Amino acid sequence: MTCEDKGALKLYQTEWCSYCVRVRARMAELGIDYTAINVPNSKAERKELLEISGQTGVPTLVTTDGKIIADDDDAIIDYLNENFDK
Ligand SMILES: N[C@@H](CCC(=O)N[C@@H](CS)C(=O)NCC(=O)O)C(=O)O
Repeated sequence: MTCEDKGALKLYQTEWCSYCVRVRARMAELGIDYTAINVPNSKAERKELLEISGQTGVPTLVTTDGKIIADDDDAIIDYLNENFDK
């Protein structure tokens, strides 16, 4: 966890998705601890992601206060910068 523990972030992602790579790189730069959930390659099998966010795109972030930022690397990185870049 970071010095200011804001709780656990959850990132729904794949290892191969370049948008996810970008989000993970920013997480690493900021030293953020998070849980990565690797979704299935097949969109039809991304049931958990569909249930929590109503869509199947990655990267999707569940924030510390339960907000969902779905399928948008720029929006996720903006959130990280605003909340973790001290
Ligand atoms: N606009 C999205 C694009 C992300 C994207 O295209 N993700 C792909 C995997 S690389 C995906 O999950 N597409 C939707 C889907 O498979 O349902 C972003 O900015 O992050």
